[in-house]
Amino acid sequence: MFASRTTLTVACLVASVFGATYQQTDSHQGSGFLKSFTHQAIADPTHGRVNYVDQATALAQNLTYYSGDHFVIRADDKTVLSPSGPGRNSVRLQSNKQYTTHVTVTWPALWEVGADWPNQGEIDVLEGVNDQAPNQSTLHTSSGCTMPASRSQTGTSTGNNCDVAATNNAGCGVQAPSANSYGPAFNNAGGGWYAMERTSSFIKVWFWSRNDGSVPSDVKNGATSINTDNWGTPYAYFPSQSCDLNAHFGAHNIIINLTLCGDWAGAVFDADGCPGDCATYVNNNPSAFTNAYFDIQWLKIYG
Ligand SMILES: *[C@@H]1O[C@H](CO)[C@@H](O)[C@H](O)[C@H]1NC(C)=O
Ligand SMILES: *[C@@H]1O[C@H](CO)[C@@H](O)[C@H](O)[C@H]1NC(C)=O
Ligand SMILES: CC(=O)N[C@H]1CO[C@H](CO)[C@@H](O)[C@@H]1O
Repeated sequence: MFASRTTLTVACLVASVFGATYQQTDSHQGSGFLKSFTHQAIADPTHGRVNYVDQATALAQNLTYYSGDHFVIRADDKTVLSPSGPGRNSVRLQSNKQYTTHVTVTWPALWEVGADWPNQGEIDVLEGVNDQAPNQSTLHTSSGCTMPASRSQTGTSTGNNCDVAATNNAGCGVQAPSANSYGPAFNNAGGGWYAMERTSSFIKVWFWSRNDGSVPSDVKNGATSINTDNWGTPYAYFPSQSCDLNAHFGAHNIIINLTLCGDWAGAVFDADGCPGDCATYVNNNPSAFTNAYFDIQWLKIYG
């Protein structure tokens, strides 16, 4: 099902090319997101049963809400939809700034993409649909980017060719090893931190559950200075060995969105035990989305 309460602390970090120590360059919290991100009232690129609304509409309908260290985005949970009308009102945010080499600590559905897809690449820090695995981090690129079969990571690779054309858009994914990294288990554990470090020679992704004793203090505290060398083995490791990361990844915007059905979630809807067809379910069951929201405590960028 879609219900996925995601209440967690979030950090997003951007890094320099030199070494593993980074300084905080941006810190977003509460109302600050309204200035640093744009609400994109665009058609969903993955054909979900959603209608992305602009900022004024999102605020008026309480789909975007902020208070202190809460920044919440959600889908409409009140309206029964006409099958012939637009999809369920929802929110898609794009960062106004772009980032190249950097580190990100994040939550489900934060991803990064360049203007010229797939030539500037796409990094999905976390993907997951209908509360089910695959809970994974994935690179999507143009041709000529592959990953070594054996590499230093705690997660499980789902494929080593990152080329979207060769993999029917699947890219090269790595599944998180922990059971509480997505969906109800993630929420029941109080969320957690996802960290992504992008340099010229590798992309790494880490996950720590909220109460994980090993969460680094600089991540937990949103420190002004962080050192990724102390973060241990990542669950996903994408080295530049057979993928020129500088050539395959351009400047990326950070995107946070909540879509329903569409190319991936819709296709696996039945298999995940959801009733009927996805669009009809979305049309008729607004209350199913009451707990489908992101509550972001903060987002920090380091460079
Ligand atoms: C708006 O949404 C927030 C966060 O979900 C909630 O706490 C608040 O009660 C809502 N306000 C109204 C007027 O519904
Ligand atoms: C966000 O949008 C992208 C496509 O624009 C889609 O692939 C992804 O599933 C969406 N994420 C969520 C959580 O809705
Ligand atoms: C919540 C969830 O789906 N967790 C899964 C993430 O992926 C790993 C590896 O496939 C599974 O073992 C978890 O159950």
